[in-house]
Amino acid sequence: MSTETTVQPPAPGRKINRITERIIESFFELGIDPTQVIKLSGIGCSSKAPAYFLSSAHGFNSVHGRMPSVATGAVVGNRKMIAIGVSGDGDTGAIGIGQFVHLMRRNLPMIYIIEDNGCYGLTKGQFSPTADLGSTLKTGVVNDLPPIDTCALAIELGASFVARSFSGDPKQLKAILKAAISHRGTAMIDVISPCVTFNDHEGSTKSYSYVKDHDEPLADVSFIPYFEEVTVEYDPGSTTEVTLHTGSRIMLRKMAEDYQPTDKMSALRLLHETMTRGEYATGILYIEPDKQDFLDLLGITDEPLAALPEAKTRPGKAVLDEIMETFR
Ligand SMILES: Cc1ncc(C[n+]2csc(CCOP(=O)(O)OP(=O)(O)O)c2C)c(N)n1
Repeated sequence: MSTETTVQPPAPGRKINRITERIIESFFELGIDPTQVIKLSGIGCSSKAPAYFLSSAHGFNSVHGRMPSVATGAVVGNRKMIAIGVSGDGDTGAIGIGQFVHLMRRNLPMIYIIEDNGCYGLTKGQFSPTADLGSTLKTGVVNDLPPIDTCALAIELGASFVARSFSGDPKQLKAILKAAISHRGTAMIDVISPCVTFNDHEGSTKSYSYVKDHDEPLADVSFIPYFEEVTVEYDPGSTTEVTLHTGSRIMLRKMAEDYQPTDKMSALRLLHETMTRGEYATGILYIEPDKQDFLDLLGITDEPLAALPEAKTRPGKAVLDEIMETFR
């Protein structure tokens, strides 16, 4: 592998943004060739993020809220690629909500990150659909609509890996990202990432200080790649181990009682309870490692469709006649 196609670690001292830094570290530490990665986004400050990581990966900046359909086409066309999409809470929860729900119910293999700041940062900080009821804008305007919980929605709709994290918790975020990269299916990660310009004031429930004070980590998340032995000591009673499709493992050392990341109802109940208390449950909220993904459901060939010769993608007359016969 030449240096050009190897992920470069973040340059020391260079600050990009906390989520982007964790993405770069995760791909680098997993030794993934960036030319095998497709990075996608919609529109918003957040959606500019892919411009700052994995420069030799394939990239597509779609129109507002339409990234899921572009991702679907790209992944169906070449199933060997790893797709990572970065969206915003407005891009996902407002204009893009229709595309988001269908992406989640299809379980398309991709990592879908929401950089969730509770506002439309790029257009100067209006409330987005994830803004909490009663939270305020810098100007004092009060939000009188209830929020959409993108994690609860994703779990309900069928995403097979759903997590919430905080840009101020680099350790947890990196472990979740590595697990998401190793998962097969839709890995949806809502990362609360305060907008320092428009939504980091008193009265906001997406400010650094609010999230720090109301973060309820469910478990201490550790990711162990398939090629590494488990070296950490875990008390079996308090630890849940989940083996991913690739053979890598996630170790979750429990903090919250009654939390079972493979049980949909317990994840939904926990999200509902913590939201009612004005807290954020963070960590891997739900995981279903063996759920059939969209490509297998469609019966897509192992060989990428994009690499098949024309002779295989254009059925001849005999095949078409045979298909027509079945309609008679
Ligand atoms: C079709 C369309 N409608 C509206 C806009 C204006 N617009 C640009 S960004 C944006 C909101 C982005 O919010 P979010 O996804 O939360 O991203 P952030 O900027 O906060 O990171 C809007 C409404 C647009 N670019 N295109």
